[in-house]
Amino acid sequence: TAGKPITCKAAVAWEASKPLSLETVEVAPPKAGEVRVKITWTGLCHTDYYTLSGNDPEGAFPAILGHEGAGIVESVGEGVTEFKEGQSVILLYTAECKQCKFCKSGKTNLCQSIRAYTGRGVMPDETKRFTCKGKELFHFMGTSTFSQYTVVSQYSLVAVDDRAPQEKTCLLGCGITTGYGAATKTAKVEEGSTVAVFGIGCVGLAVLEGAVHSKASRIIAIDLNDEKEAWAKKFGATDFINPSKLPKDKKIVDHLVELTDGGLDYTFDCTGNVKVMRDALEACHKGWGVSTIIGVAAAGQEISTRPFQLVTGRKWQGSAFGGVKGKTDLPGIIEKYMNKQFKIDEYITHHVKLDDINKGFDYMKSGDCIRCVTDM
Ligand code: NAD
Ligand code: AHE
Ligand code: ZN
Repeated sequence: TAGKPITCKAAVAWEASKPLSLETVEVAPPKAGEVRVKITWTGLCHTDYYTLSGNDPEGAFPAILGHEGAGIVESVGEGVTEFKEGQSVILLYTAECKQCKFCKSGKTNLCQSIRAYTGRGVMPDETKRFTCKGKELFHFMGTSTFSQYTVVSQYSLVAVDDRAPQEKTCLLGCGITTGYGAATKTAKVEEGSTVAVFGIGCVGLAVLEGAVHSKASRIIAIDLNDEKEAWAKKFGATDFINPSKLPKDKKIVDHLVELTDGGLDYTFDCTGNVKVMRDALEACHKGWGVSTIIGVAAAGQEISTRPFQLVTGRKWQGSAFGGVKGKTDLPGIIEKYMNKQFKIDEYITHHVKLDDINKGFDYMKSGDCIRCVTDM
């Protein structure tokens, strides 16, 4: 098949806020510096739903969404030496080229070599590789994993141990890595510190896991859904609070500050709600508390707080893909998983076949789904 278009099945987002449509698509061969991948498994992340809902300023339609995928290299384009046919790979929505100013800075994982293109849903030569019913489809986050075959830049994937099960490791393409990295790499939670995590989905649970690995002494999980208490405790939270169950005159921030003798050392927003982001910042300890925003808020939403909160020593920061560099760091995380020192299986609550991918989004909204993995 190398060098020729491949015809396969994909879930196409024709327009915002409509269910995905199962279609036969044509996937062009990879051009120079590109790799064509047979996607075997993909997770569904809240961010796919967010873009599909039409709230993402970068959302371009029609498109093939999906960014939490694993697969096998089918063929490589001219000049690609890092990959060869048959390799097991994880796709990287946060690319790593190792050459750009950002990659070389040692200060960030936000490679910018192809970011402008992935944000516009095109390949680095400004063209697209997907066609359906005579129309070209946009790519998404440089990955487009909701297709049985996809084409990505060589910077947007990492080769991993082929003994690692792809139906599990696909989740390292986003949610788990993001939460774990936010705690361990972005915030660098220290032994003995106090942590609060707002929003106990896949990302929030992975923050809990990161806090446990960092030996935090108290880990408070916060969610509006009581069902998340058992999940949070299973992942190492010492406390669970449902803010809607507090007495009317008790605000979550005041409650947390009282519980922790002045506030938390580290807090994390994993909800995408800008009011929660404010609470997370204001629940930080005066003088040193650090709040990390992970959640993605819709276009037009803005965060606010009194500058005095920052003047008095609280810090506000954000984290994308947990500060993790895909090529450099993911093989090590897979090794930990293979050595049973890192959870992945525990996050998987649902499975669907590609044909039923819309059911996966229903599960996501149902409240009892942590991750739904799609068999491609
Ligand atoms: P999810 O929907 O599975 O989990 C969100 C959780 O937040 C749910 O349990 C929900 O009950 C809870 N919640 C909602 N509103 C709340 C509130 N007001 N107070 C307390 N809890 C509340 O989502 P997920 O897949 O875990 O993703 C979480 C967020 O992180 C999303 O916004 C997603 O887009 C974003 N995300 C960001 C990155 C990144 O790199 N920055 C990566 C992955 C996901
Ligand atoms: N297009 C969105 C961007 C939203 C966003 O912040 N995305 C996260 C990843 S979410 C994965 O589930 C991210 O990595 N951001 C850094 C980047 O370079 O996009 C919007 O709202 O504009
Ligand atoms: Zn995601």
